[in-house]
Amino acid sequence: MTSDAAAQADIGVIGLAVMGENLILNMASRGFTVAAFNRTVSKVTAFTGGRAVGRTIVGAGSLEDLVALLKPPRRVMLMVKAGAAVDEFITLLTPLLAPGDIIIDGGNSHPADSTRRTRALAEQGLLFIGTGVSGGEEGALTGPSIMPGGNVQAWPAVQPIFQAIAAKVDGGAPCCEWVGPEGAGHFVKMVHNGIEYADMQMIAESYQLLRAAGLSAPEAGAVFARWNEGELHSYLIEITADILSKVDDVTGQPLVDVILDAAGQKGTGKWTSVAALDAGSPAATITEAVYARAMSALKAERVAASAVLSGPAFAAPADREAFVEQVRQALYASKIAAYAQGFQLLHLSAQDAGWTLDYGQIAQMWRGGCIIRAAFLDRIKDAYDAQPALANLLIAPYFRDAVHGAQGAWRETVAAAVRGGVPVPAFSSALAYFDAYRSAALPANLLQAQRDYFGAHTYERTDRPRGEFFHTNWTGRGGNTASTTYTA
Ligand code: 2AM
Repeated sequence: MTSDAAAQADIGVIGLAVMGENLILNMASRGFTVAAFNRTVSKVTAFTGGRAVGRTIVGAGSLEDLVALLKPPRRVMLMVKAGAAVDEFITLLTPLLAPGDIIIDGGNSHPADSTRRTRALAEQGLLFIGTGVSGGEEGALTGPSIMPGGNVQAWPAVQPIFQAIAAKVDGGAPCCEWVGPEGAGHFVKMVHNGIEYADMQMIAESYQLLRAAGLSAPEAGAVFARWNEGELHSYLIEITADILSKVDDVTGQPLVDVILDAAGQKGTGKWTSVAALDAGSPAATITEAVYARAMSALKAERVAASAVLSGPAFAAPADREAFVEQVRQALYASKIAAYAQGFQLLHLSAQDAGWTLDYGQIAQMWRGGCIIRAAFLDRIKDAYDAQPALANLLIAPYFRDAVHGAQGAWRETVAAAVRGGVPVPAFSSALAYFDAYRSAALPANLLQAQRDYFGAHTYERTDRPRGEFFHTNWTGRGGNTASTTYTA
């Protein structure tokens, strides 16, 4: 540790929790020299004297030391707890940096915070990047998916480092591209997590149906392993197969049967759902996945209610193999609808924010390194590459045909679940999304009539151009004045 060392480091990283350390080791393994700092400075010496030994990693004893170690333009990456810690470090760093220097936040920050930070730092001549980093501890070390957004002027100086450390797919394409301005990088990461919630819930519903049909945990695991060979091939299906074959050391039972059914959450699924509500984007399956975790967490209430409330028993299917195949197709079709919702949310929110996003590139960034990585994302990339202005994945020819092929099994699966009293909120909301999206006419005419009836909110007519609003005096008592209290 020295304060007068020549500026030699390519990048400084602040935050030596596991993600930060692993990212630094990844950078060093790609030939970069990394300066490391942490609020609790003892962690710096522990790191430089431990995992960092023999690598191009230099410890810094203070923020001043860290900045002095960096080649211009200085690149400082924060890998600290999202929220106040990021703002605190930005406040401490800005007086030490020069115009054109770059602050990168690689934590799980809310996109609105990244938008605010990009703007505030630009006013001081500093360039800010808010970047999603996905793949957990293992991904950070060996190749994460990296989703950077913010001040595009910073990108040329950061691109070589980020693309070198990112996961690679298809013979070398990095799972890292410039996403867009302001909070766009963290927004894309947030939606990734929302889709991850949906993916996991849909797998959990498949699992519950398989168990309801009489399969043991290892038998269900074998089914997932088989599914992983086909169009569902993905990290989450692969680990599900692994999980279901694991035996508990203590009881000798399948471990999954001993794990309490109360799910935790850190909030990024909720953020995605709130963003969807804000944008008027019908991401129902993602939101149902958040609710499913909330319902699961009410374990004691559910146990009590189970003694009070009854429902039908799930009837064992006559042909188990046929049922398993039906569930597979329901999972595949639901997955397509959930991804369609995620991309639709990106699209509508980008429109609101004035961002232009490349959806094919986003699919490629998610193709490797991250939790939702899946072969399927190649098809999404193909769909957007063929039609960059595609309104919805469901109408891309490949996915249209896939959903058409699977929808019979999808409906049978949801119907069997409803008849048998198995809750399938993700499957059924995905199917409702498909059925609503393919409907030229929905019963919102009645909603409009109701709104006009009780609140004079007015309605448009099918036989008149859009944008002309009408009010009816429904009862003869309400008068002919349209509401001015609310917008129609
Ligand atoms: P620490 O080791 O000093 O606790 C993950 O928690 C990382 O974020 C750690 O490097 C941790 O530093 C850092 N961190 C968490 N809260 C912080 C705060 N309020 N200020 C600075 N660093 C913080």
